[in-house]
Amino acid sequence: QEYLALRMEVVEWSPAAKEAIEGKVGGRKVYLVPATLRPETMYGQTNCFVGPNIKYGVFAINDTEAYVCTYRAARNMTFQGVFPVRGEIPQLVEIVGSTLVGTKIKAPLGVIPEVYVLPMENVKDTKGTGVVTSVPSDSPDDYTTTSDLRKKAEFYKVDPRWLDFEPIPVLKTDKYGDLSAVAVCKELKIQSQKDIKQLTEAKEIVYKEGFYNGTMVIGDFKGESVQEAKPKVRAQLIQMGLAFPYAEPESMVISRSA
Ligand code: ZZB
Repeated sequence: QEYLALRMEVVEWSPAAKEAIEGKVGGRKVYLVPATLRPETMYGQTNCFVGPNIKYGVFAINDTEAYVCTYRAARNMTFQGVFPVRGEIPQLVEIVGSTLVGTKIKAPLGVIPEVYVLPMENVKDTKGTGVVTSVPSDSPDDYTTTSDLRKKAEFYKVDPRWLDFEPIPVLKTDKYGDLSAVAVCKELKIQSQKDIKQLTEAKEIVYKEGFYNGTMVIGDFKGESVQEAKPKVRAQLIQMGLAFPYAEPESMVISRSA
């Protein structure tokens, strides 16, 4: 599985994260690095998700920069030339997801240039980097979870100000308009992030419809088909130093889900 890992630079740590990393990262710039298969949707990022109970590491990529992801992802990265010494995993500090919530980070290409880290129950620590960038316009999981958080901000321990956004149109299809995740979640009557089965179905529908019948409504490739724009946005993000390729061995995916 060939993902793109996005470099979302920390602008301001949450108080808890600040305390946890104090004196541990040696003045490095730190980035959250969500893995995505949808680079063309990055314009519509509204926030980033971590699993509140997932353990993350901060890993040094050199003397000036470090990445936040799961240890499992760092182990994959070390065989993909991300760290200075192949096979070594330079962990600076471990940090639990809930601690990262409320941290403000940059969203590469985003209409909203700086977004917050929020909690999502459905983040898997066995996939990607364990960090997910959120695009409510085109991801049913993201649309549903941000709606849940807004309804029960106190329960989820989030500040409503971190959720002060609307889904941002990125691409349009004849069938679902320019906010396909919103349309499909309504059609399937999805109530919350606990509706796992319907969410899986919604994701499938939105993904296919967008990929085969979508046209970009924003960005440098506005008016082009999603199929054409996808590799171009991906290449642009890499070229601008805002992202890097991250691959997951297929055998690992199979053994994990078996
Ligand atoms: C931005 C984005 C925008 C995504 C979208 C999807 C969509 P797949 O096909 O199941 O592999 N993701 C990545 N890592 C995790 C994780 N550890 N736990 C939960 N979700 C994760 O799905 C890959 C997508 O799942 C990734 O692409 C990421 O969200 C999320 F408009 O990044 B995506 C219809 C989907 N739309």
